[in-house]
Amino acid sequence: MDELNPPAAPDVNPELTIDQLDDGIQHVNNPIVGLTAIEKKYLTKIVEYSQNNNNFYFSDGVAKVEVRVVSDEIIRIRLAPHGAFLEEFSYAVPENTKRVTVFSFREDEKNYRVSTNTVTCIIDKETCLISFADNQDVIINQDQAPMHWEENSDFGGYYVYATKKASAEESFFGLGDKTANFNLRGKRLVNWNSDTYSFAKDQDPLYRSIPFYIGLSDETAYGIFFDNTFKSYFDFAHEDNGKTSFWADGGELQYYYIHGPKMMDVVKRYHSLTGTHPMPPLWALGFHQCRWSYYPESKIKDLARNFRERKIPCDAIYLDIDYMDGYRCFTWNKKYFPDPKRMVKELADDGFRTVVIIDPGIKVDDNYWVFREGKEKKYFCRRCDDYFMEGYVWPGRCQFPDFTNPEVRDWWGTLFEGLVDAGVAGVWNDMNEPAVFGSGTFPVDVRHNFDGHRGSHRKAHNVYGMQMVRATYNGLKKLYKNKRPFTITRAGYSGVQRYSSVWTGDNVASWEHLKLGSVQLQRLSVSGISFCGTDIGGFSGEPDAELFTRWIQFGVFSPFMRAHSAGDTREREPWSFGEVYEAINRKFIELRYRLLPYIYSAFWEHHKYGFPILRPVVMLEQEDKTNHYRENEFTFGDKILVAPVTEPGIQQMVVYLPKGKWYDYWTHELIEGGREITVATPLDSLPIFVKAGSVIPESPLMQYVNEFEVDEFMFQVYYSDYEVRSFYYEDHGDTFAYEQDIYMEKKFLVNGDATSMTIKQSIEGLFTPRYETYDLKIISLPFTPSRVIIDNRDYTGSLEVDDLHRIRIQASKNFRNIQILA
Ligand code: MIG
Repeated sequence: MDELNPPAAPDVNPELTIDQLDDGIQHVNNPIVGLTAIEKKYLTKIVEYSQNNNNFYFSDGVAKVEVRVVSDEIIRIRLAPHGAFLEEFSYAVPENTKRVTVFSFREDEKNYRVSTNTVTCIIDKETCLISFADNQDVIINQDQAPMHWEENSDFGGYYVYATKKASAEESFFGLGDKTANFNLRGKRLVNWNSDTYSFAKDQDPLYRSIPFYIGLSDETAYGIFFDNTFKSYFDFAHEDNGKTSFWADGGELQYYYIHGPKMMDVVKRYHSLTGTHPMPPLWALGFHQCRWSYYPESKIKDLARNFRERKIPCDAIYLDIDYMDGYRCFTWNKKYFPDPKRMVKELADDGFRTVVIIDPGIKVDDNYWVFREGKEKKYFCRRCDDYFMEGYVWPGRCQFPDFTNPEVRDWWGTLFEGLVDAGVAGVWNDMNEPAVFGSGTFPVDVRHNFDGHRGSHRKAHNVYGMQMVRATYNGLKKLYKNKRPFTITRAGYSGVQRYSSVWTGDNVASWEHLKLGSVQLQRLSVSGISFCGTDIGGFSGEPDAELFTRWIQFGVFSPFMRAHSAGDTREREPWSFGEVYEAINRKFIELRYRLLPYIYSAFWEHHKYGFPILRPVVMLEQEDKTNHYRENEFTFGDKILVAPVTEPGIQQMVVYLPKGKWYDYWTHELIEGGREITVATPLDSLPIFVKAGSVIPESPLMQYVNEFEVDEFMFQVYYSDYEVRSFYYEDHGDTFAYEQDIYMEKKFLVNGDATSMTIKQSIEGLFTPRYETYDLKIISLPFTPSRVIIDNRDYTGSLEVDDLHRIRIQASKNFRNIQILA
């Protein structure tokens, strides 16, 4: 080891040398002699290499680099400072997603080259600098310095570092829910899950750790996923305009290079590594009403009655911490809720699902069965010297299950039996950063099982919340038999999307936070977490009527739509601000319900094909540099573009529409895209645009999901003079039958010219919906229709055009081809 072979240090005390010390042991009072300070070490010249299947190893004599071909477009790099790699294990990347492809190895004078059909990893023999090139040999990403490390004398292991070149034009995106501008260039950010009540713009770190980013320069995008659960850091040309680096306090320098060149491809491939959200129960996409806390039962009943009487659709009501007995998880406060099962049933009869909060802290109380069981089974976390990890949270003094132990996760899953028996439909996991009053979180010496790969809290901190909600999700899944669980979590790590939806935590009732929320959700969406939402209205503080309404409008286009507020604020429901606002809030919540089949289809495209649900404009047109800085407009799914209004009192705003033709959702006016337009923004409206040629499925208005059986299904069909594909998905809405292929995918193809329009449908799948016919609203034909032919037969219904430029056509749900002729 180099440390024992130091170069002569000039300031060494001449009277003492290392040889004069007993056995080379340094005593406390002795000056440090002849030992160089711990310093960063860099990979050097490669002296040997070897191959084992799809893994290639390069050694500089001491340190080793592993290059692994994961797929045609993904290559993983690992560094072992002392030549020994850690055991393969990742909470983010489940084993079964690893697949290998055709690859080759080549050596020339200067480099080693590991290539797939799409990407080449080039390792410079002399310097061990690593770069990635496409199959035209264009370098996409390259090391600025060789990978390096520094020994950690306090804890063992190494601080590990990678430094990449950042080109002058390069932009950076991703990293989860950071509150920085959407483009992260110029920022340095940290991942360490933190309870950050009333967080501010640019505050960092926040609740989640998603060490994945997308780089975009010269119109080419690539991704880097630094799969390391320790506290990690990313510097995007902040310290040095020409460098981007990432490092961590421990663990392996292990990262995946994910090839593009489209941002969309990078995100899809990131999903192929870390997974997507399972299909949620359809009701979970409806409107949710939450508050800290609604109690007692009579309050909940009032709330429910108000929704139904005022005809404001709602699917879920939440019980925050006060439903419990002294904040003991899995218990009920019987004074407030004397008969939970009856109450939950009555709510369900009225179309409301009940979601309850569950925190990780278990009250230290020998008369409390959960604590007793956890104690007996030794399931609670311990400090390094074997004392229990204790800290204060809502219930008082608590201990905390070690969710990184698979046995503890199984046990935790069974604890939900009573809640499931009471009819609870979803669980909300809070405080799982983990949060502890006073100290903030656990001390780093707490020990964790880490699925058999033991470690301290330094290693487990960022995955604690994810493993908690994993245990919750899997427990519920078992207990619900074939029904889909609904879960929501505050903390998370890459891959948490396989188990839960996410909300952005304790935001503030301010216009700035509404805007931040839009950026955060777009960012979560490109970082693997599509099922996300903000506390509508802002958690802390008081929104005025206008802010609340604008937030509801943004909420319609948040994949997860929930209003929530802190305990010290005024009660806040869609009707709290007077009739004028109530009417607008109703109109927009109704819009959410009309769009549910579209939203559900977008969810399927996420789940099955790895598309993000919210798509920032840069993802649609990455070649245009201006778009790298746009953060207001995004599409929800493939067809609908939205620009949330995030400023008070404005009468109009500028909205950018990507190239192509668009329709104003409200007026059906046809607009040429590829430019900015000015849109009027009265409070009862929101800039919403639909791509020309889209077929948008629409639900009849319901007060809750499946309120009644649909006997005719509606679609809005927008004329286009070029070919456009659309997609519609349906299934049972609440079972796992889709995993057995019981679902239906419908594909539409729309095209038109000056005198005709055609709509083609193809259907695949095993699910059969009950309705028989479609009600198609054809929007904005550029000609007066005189004849409609459906599957070779003349249509006999009326072809009258209404004041929104529409005609209506009734067709069989199995139609193949509709022609509309002038
Ligand atoms: O210490 O359960 O972010 O949504 O209402 C606060 C009470 C604990 C923080 C959550 C918030 C929730 C609140 N919780």
